[in-house]
Amino acid sequence: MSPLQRYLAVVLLAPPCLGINLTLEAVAQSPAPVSRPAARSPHESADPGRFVDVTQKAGVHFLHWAPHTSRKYLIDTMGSGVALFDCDNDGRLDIYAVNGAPYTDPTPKGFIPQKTAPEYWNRMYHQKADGTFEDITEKSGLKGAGYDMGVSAADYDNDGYEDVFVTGYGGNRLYHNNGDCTFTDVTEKAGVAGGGWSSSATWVDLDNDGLLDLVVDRYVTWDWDDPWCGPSDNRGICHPDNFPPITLLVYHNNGDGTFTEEAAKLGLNKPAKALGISIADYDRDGRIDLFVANDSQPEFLFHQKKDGTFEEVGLESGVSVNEEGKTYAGMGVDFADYNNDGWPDLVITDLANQRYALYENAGDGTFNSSVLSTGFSAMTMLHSGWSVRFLDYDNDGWKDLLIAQGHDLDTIEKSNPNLRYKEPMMLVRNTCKGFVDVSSISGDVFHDAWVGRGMAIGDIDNDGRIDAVVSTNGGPIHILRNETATTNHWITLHLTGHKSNRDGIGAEIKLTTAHGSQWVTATTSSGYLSSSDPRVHFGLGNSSVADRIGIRWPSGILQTLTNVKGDRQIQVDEPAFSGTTARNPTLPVR
Ligand SMILES: [Ca+2]
Ligand SMILES: [Ca+2]
Ligand SMILES: [Ca+2]
Ligand SMILES: [Ca+2]
Repeated sequence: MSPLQRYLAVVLLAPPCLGINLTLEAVAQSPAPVSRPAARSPHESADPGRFVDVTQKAGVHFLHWAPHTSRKYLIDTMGSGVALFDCDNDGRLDIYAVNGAPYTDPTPKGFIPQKTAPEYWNRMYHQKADGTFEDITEKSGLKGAGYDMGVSAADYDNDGYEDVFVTGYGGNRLYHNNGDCTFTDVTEKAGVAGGGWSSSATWVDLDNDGLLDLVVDRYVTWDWDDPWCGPSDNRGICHPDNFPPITLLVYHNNGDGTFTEEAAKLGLNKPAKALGISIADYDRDGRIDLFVANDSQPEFLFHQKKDGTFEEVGLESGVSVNEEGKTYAGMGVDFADYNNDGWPDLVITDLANQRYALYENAGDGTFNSSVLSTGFSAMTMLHSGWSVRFLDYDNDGWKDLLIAQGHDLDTIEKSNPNLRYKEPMMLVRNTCKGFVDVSSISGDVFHDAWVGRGMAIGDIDNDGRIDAVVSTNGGPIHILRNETATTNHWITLHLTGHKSNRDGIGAEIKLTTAHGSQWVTATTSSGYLSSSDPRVHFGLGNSSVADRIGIRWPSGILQTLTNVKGDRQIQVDEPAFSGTTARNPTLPVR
């Protein structure tokens, strides 16, 4: 059978799925979910995905700077992230690509790389009305400073414009959006420069005071002193075991443009080798929780307690190590409900021969590995993954997976001839019974091998199908337009918080159609080093209307919209009080 025939056989023979409904009230107040089976129609779409690389056509010519030194510095291979956000509120997503900076071979201890020439600048690309992009880096003030790695965009001061936090080796930067895609470096006043080697970061309102706080992963304690790793004739990048761990940086937003570092106060100062971070209220107690993907040490699940401090519960929750009790090279992570039961699940990427981790949330504070039951084990065993996001690329109401891939060792093919340094992306379809790798039948981009690292997702052309931008180590960024052929319906929510943070980050949204319910946590966290479209997207399958959309805002306010017409973006403002809105108060965005 051809891959397409095999795929169709799996899809067409699969029995209809059942959905299980957790009520909005249960989402809001937590206790045991109310289970109520709802008929789920068979797959509305049996078509594979189709993603097209439109980078050149879009006029984007970015090249990431990363050296391949003879010293095989760890930083050589870690890449930089990418962000999708709308810097001028014109309704079109813009792209920010993070870049490295030069260093010598060898580099002396204590050296902090600087961007000494335009080829090292981070780049801001503004999307024009015709869908092409213009490079506005100089005007934007976002060219960056040092060897930059991660990016997280959000409106931290609730003025209606998305701001940008950039992480890197030797210090981080906060850029305040002046409202027109120009930015002011406010790092010093804000007090968020940090230090050491920062990787992924995320904006999240930890204490629900309406102000986004900032959680910053740091990777390892490292200073250009890598030992010789690998055989004498094939020096390779060192395993992170060679470097000590380091704590996260956690900045509380004081509301006056300044921040206070509180990792220790909040119980978030457990030594980590952190590369990925994702947010969800996994136990539905109304307080947001954090998952930190660690490289080759136990993974961290930080549960927020009633007093606002955190306890690390990875081990007792069943997510700190794999099924064999071993650690793995956790890199990217996403925390979202893939089986539509109302409880956020987990995916974590790692290196080849480890297989990616996938966990189903059992609803009692614990997780069960689902790598075997879903087919995930065989599918991912030979791949090395970085950024990862659950996204419903075919709008059938089930969240699929898109993964940026490539090994960390540029020497891997010498030692392991069956593995590859450069790898194509992976697209995995959620059939509701399990996952199927549809990469090979979903377009040429899934045959092009890259050193994939960062990835952000979002609807770049506002056609209701989620697109992606992928960054590569030492290579270009790739804009992947989703052209999946489907008649499925969709809806996109543009949340605006008023009591809550303006982006609505941390809001839990439950959407119900005749076929069942789905849940999404609003977030810009994106896998590895990256920042995604803050808008909330749902596939509606063959339903043209969402019967009910329930939103639990971070403030605790509950909002219910009924009979919401799909195939459009709608603006949703946080109301002053909880309640059902009988008439849909929302307006089409455009
Ligand atoms: Ca824009
Ligand atoms: Ca806060
Ligand atoms: Ca919680
Ligand atoms: Ca899907």
